[in-house]
Amino acid sequence: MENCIFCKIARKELPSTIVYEDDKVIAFNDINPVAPVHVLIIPKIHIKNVMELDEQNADIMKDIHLAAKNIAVKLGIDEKGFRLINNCGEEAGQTVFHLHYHLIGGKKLGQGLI
Ligand code: DGP
Repeated sequence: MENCIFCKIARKELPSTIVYEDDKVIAFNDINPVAPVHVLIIPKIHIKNVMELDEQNADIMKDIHLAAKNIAVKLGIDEKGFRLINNCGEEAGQTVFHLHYHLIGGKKLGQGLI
């Protein structure tokens, strides 16, 4: 997508601090971190959000989760734990409409879900 910020980051047209990359997924530090570790994991192809997943593109979920595991080990938060969060749609707080998972950790996180 031409004007999508995360597509531009994936194409390296916008700067970001990349912490992981493979042929299908790229992960970079969130510009507004809420914890010592706050990484965004995205597919390189443009998928708007979970509601745009289907039988053809849903294999990316496996790649995203394996990337999350890899990044957690790399950043040393695999043993203490971390949270993987997806906001789907405006009411959930999605502000960038390119599928992404927040990988958050590096401190004791709150217990609440909302
Ligand atoms: P969400 O609210 O779930 O759509 O999260 C979007 C996140 O994206 C938010 O935490 C801030 C982050 N973000 C927005 N623009 C940029 C950017 O240009 N670079 C980086 N690294 N992060 C961004």
